[in-house]
Amino acid sequence: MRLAGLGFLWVISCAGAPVAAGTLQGKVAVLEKDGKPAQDTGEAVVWVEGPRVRTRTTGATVTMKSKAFVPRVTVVTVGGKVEFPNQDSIFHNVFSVSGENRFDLELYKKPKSGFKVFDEPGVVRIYCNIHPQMSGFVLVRDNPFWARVSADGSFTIPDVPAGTWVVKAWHERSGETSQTVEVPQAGAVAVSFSLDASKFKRAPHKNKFGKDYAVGEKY
Ligand SMILES: [Cu+2]
Repeated sequence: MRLAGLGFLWVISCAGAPVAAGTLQGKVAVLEKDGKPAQDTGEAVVWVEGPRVRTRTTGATVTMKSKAFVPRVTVVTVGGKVEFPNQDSIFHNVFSVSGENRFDLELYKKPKSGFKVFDEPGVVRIYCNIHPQMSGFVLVRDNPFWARVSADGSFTIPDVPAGTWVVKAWHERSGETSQTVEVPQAGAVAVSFSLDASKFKRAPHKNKFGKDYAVGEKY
């Protein structure tokens, strides 16, 4: 009886031990028409799809400043709250029509702020309904295994549970590409991505009503 009891305790302590995990590291090349690296390679994001782990919710702040969303690309986890303070003395309106993450914060100006809690994983395009040139992205992830890419294209995602996972790299002018990667029980695995931004054409987008922006609208 006594031995059986000890065995039970041993199983419990093992279940609480850290999961075998490896480091995912590598490079992302974002390439323009001439094959040159993009100036904004640092706006690329890499993430791992599949691992289910409990994660602390992370939020963020995206400031509206000089008619721009700063930063342009933001990553949060599911349930993350993003604050959108307006630091301009003119009205802005943050909205998105990206599927389940659609929202509309109406009009406000400095010093007011609004927020949105993002509950669905995905890439959310954000716009201002007054200024068509204002655009940005909120990437919503359902696990903590993601990384912003450095300006030189390198990235590191530590503590990824061992296993075979789909890893994606994304940049706004290339969209996403994916690879299947086997993450080891310990140590690192290298992955490289090449994202083709050469075919990107900036096209006008619609306002929150699905209509064209009025020409010469001033605020
Ligand atoms: Cu605006």
